[in-house]
Amino acid sequence: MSEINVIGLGYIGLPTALMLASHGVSVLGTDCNKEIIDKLLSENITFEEEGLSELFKDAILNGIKFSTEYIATDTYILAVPTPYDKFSKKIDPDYVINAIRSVIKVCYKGATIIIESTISPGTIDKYIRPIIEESGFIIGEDINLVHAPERIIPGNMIHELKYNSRTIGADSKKIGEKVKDLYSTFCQGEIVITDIRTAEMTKVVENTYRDINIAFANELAKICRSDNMNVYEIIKIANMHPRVNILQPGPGVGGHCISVDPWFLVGDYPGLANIILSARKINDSMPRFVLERIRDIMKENGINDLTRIGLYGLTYKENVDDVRESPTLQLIEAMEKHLAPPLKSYDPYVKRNIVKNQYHDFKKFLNDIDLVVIMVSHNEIKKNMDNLIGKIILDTKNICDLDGTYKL
Ligand code: SAJ
Repeated sequence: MSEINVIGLGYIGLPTALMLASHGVSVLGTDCNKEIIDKLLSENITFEEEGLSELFKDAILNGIKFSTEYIATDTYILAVPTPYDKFSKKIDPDYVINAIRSVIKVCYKGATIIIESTISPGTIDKYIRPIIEESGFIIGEDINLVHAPERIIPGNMIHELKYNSRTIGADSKKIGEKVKDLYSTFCQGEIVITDIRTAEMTKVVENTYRDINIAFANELAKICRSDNMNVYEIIKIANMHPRVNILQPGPGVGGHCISVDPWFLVGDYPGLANIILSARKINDSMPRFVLERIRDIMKENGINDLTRIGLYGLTYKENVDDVRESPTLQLIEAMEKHLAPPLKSYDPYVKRNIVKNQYHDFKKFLNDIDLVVIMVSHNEIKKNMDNLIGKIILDTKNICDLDGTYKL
């Protein structure tokens, strides 16, 4: 098989490149960030993920290469970020567009470009095809364009890369089959071939579905709090019904996927995407709801000093080191807007300094606070629950059984 150039070595691109390489595919990993490439060239992984180090070792043994320059290969996989514009709520396709432009500069006729980044439905038609055509290439003859959105969940990426089913959107069955062969080198899940627009929409729909379901759980938490009912007990019992499966309430929805992708639909279909918009608003309101809970608990316990509160967990979810759009950061930001002193925080997964008043010594963190707010259900936090005995605890993730623990 020919060489594959994986462009964008972040949370999706890196595991994908390593997985391909460790399954015997010749892989070149490209990233414009020199720091990332230098780290990988010195044989260090760039983020924490179960099984990633082992995969990296296999990929190195199999000769994976890294570069900051775009180099010509037969097939390109683009896994660059796709943020959304905070005002228009529409996709910001600049990273994808720039990556496509850079590929076009170096690629030969016959190349296949696979876009793995999540994009809103219609992005390929609207932005990508015109760029390729303007450069003189004929799509389908000179260049094959494919959308193969990733589906892996941080925290279980390596397992899901292998076993999840995948979608391949292509202009023709032939090219879809060719790309299916490539992913079949490591993917044991079913690989469905469809058209590009369907693949674009399906991916966004999957994440929107989850966002709406989390919003339902969060709304229930608010309703139950307002009338003194136990939301967890209610969800547990309701879920015993064979056709009910409610998700878990929490301090908010973070990460770069679920908190972003539904906005693509809101931005592109205003007036039609109504449940989707409400769900986004409910999930975005949760860090403020946690703040209200903190305020009530402080009042109940006669705590006046905000500096005696500590947020336990900074990442957007459990067992990852990714803090993008994390509810804890949203909460800290909301406090800053009220000109309050930054709350103390600690996360066993976050070694670098990302916020003011962040601790790296857990004992010191505990010594300096009276009220601890559990924000993330890291295994490490669950294991060390007894350390919290004697503190006032607000548990937003329902993982603490200690007597007197406050819940959402
Ligand atoms: N969360 C809750 N309650 C729940 C489940 C999640 O509050 O019951 C919160 C989490 O704490 C987190 C946020 O939602 O803050 C998102 O976490 P997640 O675990 O639901 O999802 P992500 O963002 O890590 O990954 C999602 C996945 N999509 C779906 O499950 C439909 C993953 O498969 C995608 O590949 C990924 O988005 C992506 O890259 O698009």
